[in-house]
Amino acid sequence: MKFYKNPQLIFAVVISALLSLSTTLVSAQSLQIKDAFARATNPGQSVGGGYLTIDNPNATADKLMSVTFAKATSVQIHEMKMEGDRMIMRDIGTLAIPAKSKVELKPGGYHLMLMGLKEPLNDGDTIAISLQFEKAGKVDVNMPVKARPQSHMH
Ligand SMILES: [Cu+2]
Repeated sequence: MKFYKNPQLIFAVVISALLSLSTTLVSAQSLQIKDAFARATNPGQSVGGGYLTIDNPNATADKLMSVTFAKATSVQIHEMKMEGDRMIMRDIGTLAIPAKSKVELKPGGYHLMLMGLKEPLNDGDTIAISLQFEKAGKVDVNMPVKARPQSHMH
């Protein structure tokens, strides 16, 4: 029972347990990126669309601040929505990622606009893009390039 005669030691053990717990919480402050893909471009097309789902399991909100892709001059964060009877697309600058929620970037909604592509995006390729978040920092994502779903036009 020598241990209990030393309250300072017990205190130190509790503190170190708390410290290791808080370290675990900090490293859990990360986001999960799922279902990432980019659309294959048509010949002559210099703008491409990128899509992914950002899952934030944390109790704090985050924000997508910017996106970079080495083979594009810039990447914008776009929102597509109906305004009256027409579909409009605009650059929203940054994208809020609320706590404990999922934000989907998908065709017809939010998406990444890869501007000024230096080379075409071909079906089967994988492109590497970097997302910069306010809290989670830089997150690298590999995006498979997929052809547009078959339409009925021949
Ligand atoms: Cu767009």
